[in-house]
Amino acid sequence: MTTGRYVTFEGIEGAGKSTVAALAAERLRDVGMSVVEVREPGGTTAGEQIRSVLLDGDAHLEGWTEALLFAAARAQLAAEVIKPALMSGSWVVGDRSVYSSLAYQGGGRRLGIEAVEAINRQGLGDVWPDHVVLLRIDASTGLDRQDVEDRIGSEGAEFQSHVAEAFDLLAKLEPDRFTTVEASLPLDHVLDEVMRGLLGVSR
Ligand code: T5A
Repeated sequence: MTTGRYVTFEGIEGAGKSTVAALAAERLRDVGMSVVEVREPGGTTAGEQIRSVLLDGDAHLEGWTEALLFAAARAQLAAEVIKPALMSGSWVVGDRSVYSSLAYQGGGRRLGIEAVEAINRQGLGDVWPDHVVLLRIDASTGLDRQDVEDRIGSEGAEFQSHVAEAFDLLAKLEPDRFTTVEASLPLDHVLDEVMRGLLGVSR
């Protein structure tokens, strides 16, 4: 049985996930929580190696190869880092999670949300995000904000729009799990909204 909470930050490229996740982790620590931060793909030795194949390599990857590699990195992260942290009572703050695969590979690559969920479930066991913060931004603003463009981040605005549609669908299907925040607003405002969603208070 897990005692911590697993929160993940999701959205298209440049929505501000890394920035907001780090600030939210800081605020959670300020109110006395023990917090473990993770990023996907990556966060373990094997996972970081898989990350380079997925994002930095120039080899062509088929859609299912990509989906399976994300799932493999995630299974390792869940077993090695997330599950032990939750079992010890910590909050886990994730910069992306399985919901990125549902949106990018399920929606963006057109593999299907249910099929992508199925290949992830086995490796995750009972590790699944309790709360998903979806940072919404239009594709062109997000792409303008992007600091580093990787193999998937360079797919362009149309691909990003398919991913964004899939995120919106997921949020609609699971309204109790999702908090949706307008990410084009000033950072302080975004963070306050996020904390309201996570803790029910704005600090
Ligand atoms: N992927 C990932 C999949 O296809 N499937 C999967 O299962 C998973 C896990 C990951 C790539 O892999 C794909 C998705 C991605 O293409 P990554 O390096 O983790 O690659 O890339 P991203 O997560 O996309 O990171 P980005 O840096 O592009 O976007 P972020 O994290 O959303 O944005 P962030 O925080 O770096 O902010 C970007 C800039 O905007 C500013 C920040 O200061 C920064 O300069 N900013 C704001 N400016 C004004 N107002 C605000 N409210 C702002 N918030 C942030």
